[in-house]
Amino acid sequence: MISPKDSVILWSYDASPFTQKALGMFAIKRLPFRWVETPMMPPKDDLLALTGGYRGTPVLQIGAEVFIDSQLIARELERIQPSPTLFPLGGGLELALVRWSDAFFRSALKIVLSIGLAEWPESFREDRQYLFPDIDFASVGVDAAHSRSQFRAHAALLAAQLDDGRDFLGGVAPGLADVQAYPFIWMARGAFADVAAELLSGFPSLAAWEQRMQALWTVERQQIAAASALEEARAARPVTPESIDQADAQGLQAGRLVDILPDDTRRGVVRGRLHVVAADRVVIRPSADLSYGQLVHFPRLGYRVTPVA
Ligand SMILES: N[C@@H](CCC(=O)N[C@@H](CS)C(=O)NCC(=O)O)C(=O)O
Repeated sequence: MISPKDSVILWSYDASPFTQKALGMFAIKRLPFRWVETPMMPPKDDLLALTGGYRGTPVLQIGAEVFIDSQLIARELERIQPSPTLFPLGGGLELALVRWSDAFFRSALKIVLSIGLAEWPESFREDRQYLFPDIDFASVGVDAAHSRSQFRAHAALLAAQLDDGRDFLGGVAPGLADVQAYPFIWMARGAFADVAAELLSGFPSLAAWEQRMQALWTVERQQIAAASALEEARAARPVTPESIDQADAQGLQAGRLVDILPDDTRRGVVRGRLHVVAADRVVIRPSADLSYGQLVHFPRLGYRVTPVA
């Protein structure tokens, strides 16, 4: 029998800092994996067939189970290989940092937009404006100084944590807290190197941590075709048992038809019937035409579940 470890497949593209989070998790766990490279923008038919309609990156596949968002990828990798842990601080705190991490990302994204938007191909610009409806690409340059101040303020928090001489944010070992932070320093160095050098100056403990994180970020992966990953999903059977939290805040019940979508960017809507309802996740069986009985797991944090009338 193939073990869950051997069957892990990451669907992603490397330019995304959120993909980098997933890569960092695999690196900390020294866990080899298989990888399907997805396009950066639609069409993404293979990924949509897998997820039932979610176009984002990263997504993890284990047989006929699909895990949306870096939050659930962290939990799943921890489940299949507990050591070395991603959660040296206990788990909840490191997972809660996802919202802080998103704010750090947005400060970096706005700097990218204020500097490089004019160079982007029009189709990519239009796609990204669609993805981020709350950011007005046309006026983001006007607010550039503020965005830079926000990015530097986030970096200063990291330095404050590291100034006591610890190697990683949680102490002696790297963990999910580091993974929530490093990709945006990486993004800044790659996308706006000169400005990043200024905004990250004066933080020696942060610079030393950055070197350690860079050294850590190596992964062992084998690229496979989307078609063979989908074939594997079709051939497998999902294993997660049905379960419903009787204290669910929305009173959701098994079998209910719902739409699920991220509450920050337009990464797609997935319609399906509820299979698991818990405080921290929901699992559905997508009802899209192309579905083949897979189970798709979504975090509750940052995702809106709407019953379909
Ligand atoms: N909260 C999600 C955020 C993922 C996310 O926003 N990914 C971006 C890439 S930077 C995305 O999917 N963009 C749309 C696309 O790639 O099609 C996570 O942590 O996985």
